[in-house]
Amino acid sequence: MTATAEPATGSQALDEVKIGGLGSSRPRVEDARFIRGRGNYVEDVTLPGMLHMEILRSPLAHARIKSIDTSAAWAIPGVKLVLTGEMAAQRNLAWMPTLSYDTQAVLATDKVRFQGQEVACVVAEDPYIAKDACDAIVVEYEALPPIVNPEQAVAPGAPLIRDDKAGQADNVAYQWEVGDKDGTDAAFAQADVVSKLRLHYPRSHPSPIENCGAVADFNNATGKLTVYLTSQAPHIVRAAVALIAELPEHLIRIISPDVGGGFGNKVPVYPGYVCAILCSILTAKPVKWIEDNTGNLSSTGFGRDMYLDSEMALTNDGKILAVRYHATTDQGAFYADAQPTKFKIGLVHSSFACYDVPVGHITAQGMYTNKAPGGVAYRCSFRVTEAMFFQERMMQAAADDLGMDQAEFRRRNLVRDDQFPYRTPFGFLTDSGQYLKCLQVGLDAIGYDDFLVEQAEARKQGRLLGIGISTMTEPLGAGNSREYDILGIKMFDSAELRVHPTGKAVLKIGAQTQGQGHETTFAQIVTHELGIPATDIVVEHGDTDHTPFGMGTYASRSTPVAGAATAMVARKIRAKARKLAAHLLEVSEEDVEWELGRFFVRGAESRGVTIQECAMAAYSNMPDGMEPGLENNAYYDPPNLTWPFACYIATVEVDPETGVWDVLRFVGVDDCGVRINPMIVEGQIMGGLTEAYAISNMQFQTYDVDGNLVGANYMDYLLPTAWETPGFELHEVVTPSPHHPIGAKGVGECAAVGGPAAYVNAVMDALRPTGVRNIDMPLLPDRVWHAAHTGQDVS
Ligand code: MCN
Ligand code: CUM
Repeated sequence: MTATAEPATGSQALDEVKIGGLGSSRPRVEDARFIRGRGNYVEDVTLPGMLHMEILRSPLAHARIKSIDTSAAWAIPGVKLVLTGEMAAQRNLAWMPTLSYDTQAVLATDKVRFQGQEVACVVAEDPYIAKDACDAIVVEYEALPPIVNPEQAVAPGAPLIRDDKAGQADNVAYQWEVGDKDGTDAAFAQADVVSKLRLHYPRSHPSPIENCGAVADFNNATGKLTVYLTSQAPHIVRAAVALIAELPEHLIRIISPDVGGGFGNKVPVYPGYVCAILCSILTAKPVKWIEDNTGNLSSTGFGRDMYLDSEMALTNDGKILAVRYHATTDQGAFYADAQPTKFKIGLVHSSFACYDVPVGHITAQGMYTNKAPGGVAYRCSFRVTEAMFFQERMMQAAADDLGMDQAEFRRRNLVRDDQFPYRTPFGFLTDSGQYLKCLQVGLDAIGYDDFLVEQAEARKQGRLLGIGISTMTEPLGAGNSREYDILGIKMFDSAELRVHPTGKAVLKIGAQTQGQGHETTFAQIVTHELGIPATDIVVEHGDTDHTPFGMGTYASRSTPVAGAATAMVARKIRAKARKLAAHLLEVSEEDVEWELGRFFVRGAESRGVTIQECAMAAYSNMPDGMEPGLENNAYYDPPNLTWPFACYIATVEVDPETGVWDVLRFVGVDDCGVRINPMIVEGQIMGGLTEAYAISNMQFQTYDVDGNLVGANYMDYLLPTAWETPGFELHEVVTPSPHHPIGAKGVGECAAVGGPAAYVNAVMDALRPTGVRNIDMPLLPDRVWHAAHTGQDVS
């Protein structure tokens, strides 16, 4: 099967955009139910006899549990079950495996290891009784010294956090390295200039509107477990539940109904899910658990929390000779990143993929601390977010150290169009892009040269104007199964397509939408391949009993992988329809030509049959020997990741009196290959740029010296509103992916990945006259003010 789309050839071909194919900004079909309040979220699921679960969380960051007294909770009328770690342990469920081959406590038995950790849970007739009963549980703790950052974790005499793990003698969760150390050292020895930078990418939280939740329904008559779950990857959860709970897979059904935002938060398997399942098994009743905001902010998968020590070797004329860096991650109490097994720090080594860097070396170390686990979330592309932020901050620092214009420095180092396929310093193979063009579109749009003049004038008047550039290519769409797996399951994806007799169709996919609009865009792929109007196609997902096995939606992999599977299954359908067309037209298959929506006889264009007529024939008039029906499936294992590119440019003005900075303009140029739905793509980009703005400007999730989470509510952890969010001017460049069936590349995370560096670089550029090299995010007014007034970096 070829990987390129067949162009429409005949003169009666349908207008693809009009029928909702590629390039159509058709309105999102899911919005009809969301806007009318007809969505169906886990919270909306109500089953007969359903009970409610609440979780008791630890108030302390690090403490030994001396005793738990649940008697007062049991005594409250309406309480059906009080579950402790000890009881879970009797069923071998006090601990569970994480997606990074560590273990995580479901309910604490020995110690609590972060504030907010799950200690016990109560099941009651209503959620208020359950909550009151949680308060009635008496836990006696013996406080232990908390560790709240990686430095403390390695300090001599640091308490051992994971004393539960045999052979674990320190607080190191993992160590990893990649690249060529000797070659890199040799390149540094040749350098004219060595540029250095130390940075922290703070802990950030995905903050979906809907928190996590589950309705677990174990039917003790049939033995079937049905779980309604806020999950981005229901099939992985089914596999995990089968392994953790030792239940047979065909008796597990995971349903992710409408999911109110994921942003990576809903990839892991959380203790609350496991508790709800166990409680349903123990009570033989459906059990609902809906997490509250504080529970979500304090315990579920965070993003980032990574430190970087970097060096770049340069020639005087601005050529990068080598990069090396050490990354330290703060993993929290359990190493629970959801990421490909082989890569201990995700795809951090995709940094510098867009630059022609001959050699590099990365070392990484993850540390256990008394903080919540997580590590991979919030539009992170498996930690590509940190990689690109560090890369682009280093690029700006290096340009400054060289006294070279930032745009020119990038131009001298960006991979040129004739260098593809290009092997990056850390082993990835990038396959396509027009990086220089993309940068130029951005510079022209913002009026780069004019801004530099304006900036120089403003400086004379004591005004601080700055311009920040961020250019990056990122790997989206894990995986290819040679290199990417989660818990050993290879990262492919799937689609099933059934065309009904009248030519209407249902597409079932293993991916799971959380707001990205798959029900809209995946139909468009089928429309492109078959000419069936998008309004005649329904897309189903999120129910493991009724969709083919897929690895779920994260790392912007849906379009690259499940989208490719969708194109491929549609092509299988078209191949069968062609046979049906030949039969109907009474010619041999070789004489049948395709144009969008219709087959016709070569040389006699007016003699043709529509795809709908072929569909009817599949059920009513098939040739002798042909199996009836028009349906098929496809499993797609991509040959490579897709490599979108972006150039983001921000201009800002910093108020030296207050440290407040305003975004003057923001230009985004994205190349995500062929755009299926331009409106949805722009929505994804604007969402990502908004998140990037929030991270760089206002979001702060940190811990005090005792390990108390500062920012466990939405008064402290700020979500940007339309009021403070800057306007975005978006542009595009289109370099189709050479291997994706429709030439599309992922885009869901690009702007959140590449955006932060544009804002921070702009503020740092504004402060350049003061000599400040770095302020760690978020660039809160007090930090900026302090830097501007002292000329010193703020970390
Ligand atoms: N698309 C397109 N043309 C392209 C590429 C994508 O029309 N060339 C469309 C897709 O068909 C899809 C959307 O854009 O409707 C995003 O596609 P893709 O880049 O494949 O990313 P995923 O669908 O796999 O979404 C995952 C990505 C991730 S990892 C996070 S985190 C994130 C993000 O999407 N979470 C989101 N965007 C989000 N948007 C919303 N509203 N809610 C979330 O939770
Ligand atoms: Cu890392 S956040 Mo998204 O990949 O679900």
